Amino acid sequence: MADLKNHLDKILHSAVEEPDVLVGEVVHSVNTGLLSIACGSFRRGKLTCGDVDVLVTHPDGKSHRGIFGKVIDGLKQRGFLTDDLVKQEDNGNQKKYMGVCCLPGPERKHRRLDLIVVPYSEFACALMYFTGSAHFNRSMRALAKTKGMSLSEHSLNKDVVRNGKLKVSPGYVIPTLSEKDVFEVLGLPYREPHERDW
Ligand code: DCT
Ligand code: MG
Repeated sequence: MADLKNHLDKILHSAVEEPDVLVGEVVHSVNTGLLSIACGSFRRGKLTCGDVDVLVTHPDGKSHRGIFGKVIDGLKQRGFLTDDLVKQEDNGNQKKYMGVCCLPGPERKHRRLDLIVVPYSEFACALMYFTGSAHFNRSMRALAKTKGMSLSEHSLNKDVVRNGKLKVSPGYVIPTLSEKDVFEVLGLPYREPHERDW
């Protein structure tokens, strides 16, 4: 997928706002309490973005369930989605859609859209993962390892038992309500999204 993206021209930061707003409208038409957040390079404030990455969750911890198909259907009814690439409905507690979108109107380009729906208990780690950068995520995971922890898009765990590269025990999930919590537990000063490009 990265290859496909690299062959397309980049989207101006401001041009991600329109699809972001449209996704937000559809998400809120399903449930007004859902949060819809544009992540990836857009959230890091990059001037150009390779695609549109949107994270969806619900602060009540349960109303994210059963909305995945409704959001995709709503986006299709608006004519926004032009092609499905991958639909992972069984990726643990997170559901991921990868597709191609196009805003209505003349001379509009087709763009890659990734959308993930996550339970609120995984929100902080999912937001951090989906914001990236990929290099920043690798660095954070490597740091977690040096502290006997593990970091993924699902959770930050402690007391992880490893035998060389093999994870023998997943340890215990450390509850994290915000990205700041993740930084704090890892003993790092907080970095704003635009400072996460290393
Ligand atoms: N990600 C990651 N490791 C990867 C690919 C992605 O950790 N190998 C995370 C970090 C960014 C987020 O997923 C979204 O991925 P992309 O859209 O590929 O990255 P981006 O930073 O938004 O860059 P682009 O502008 O090319 O979309
Ligand atoms: Mg992206």
